[in-house]
Amino acid sequence: NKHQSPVLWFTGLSGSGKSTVTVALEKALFEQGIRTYRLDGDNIRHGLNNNLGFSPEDRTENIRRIGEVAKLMSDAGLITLTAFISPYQEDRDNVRALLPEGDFVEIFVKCSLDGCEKRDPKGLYQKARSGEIKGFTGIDAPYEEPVNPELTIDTEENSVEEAVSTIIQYLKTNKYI
Ligand code: GGZ
Repeated sequence: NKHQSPVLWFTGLSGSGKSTVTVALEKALFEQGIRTYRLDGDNIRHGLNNNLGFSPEDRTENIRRIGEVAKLMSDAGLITLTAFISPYQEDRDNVRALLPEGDFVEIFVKCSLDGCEKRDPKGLYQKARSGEIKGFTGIDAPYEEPVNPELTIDTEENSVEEAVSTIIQYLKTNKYI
């Protein structure tokens, strides 16, 4: 293999499908005997980063720490999947710069705001619209779409299975697996 274990960095709006796609991808990789670790809100925002909120500064610090943890995981030989909104291009670029060349794979999980809002699995968009939640990404906080992602997965146009096979194909073509 040409590369070390990469960090597969999924970015996108709340409800875009980051968790769904990363869970399914992790399962598919496991079935091929490939060892992975998935970082998401449940194991990071509830633990290591439980002192951080959703101000711009806290989001930046959230992503910085996740980048450092992902680097450790990847050093340990695991393909690392991260599923965070990570709304700022600069923060994502900083994580890229932390890792050896080629080991950061930025994957844009693309879904229109309208589409995410229609899904609204946790009712958070509704709360953001009513003003109950302030500074919600896409409503009254920014989301900067990736400028030059390695991959874009459109979850309004493709099934989860299609998304997974697109990513696995990418990993094979580029000799990550
Ligand atoms: C965005 C928020 C907010 C605000 C709580 N803005 O759909 P979810 O619930 O499970 O995913 C969202 C998650 C975002 O956390 P991240 O660590 O991924 O964000 S960032 O990368 O910007 O640091 C949502 C919930 O937390 N949530 N308040 N104001 N999402």
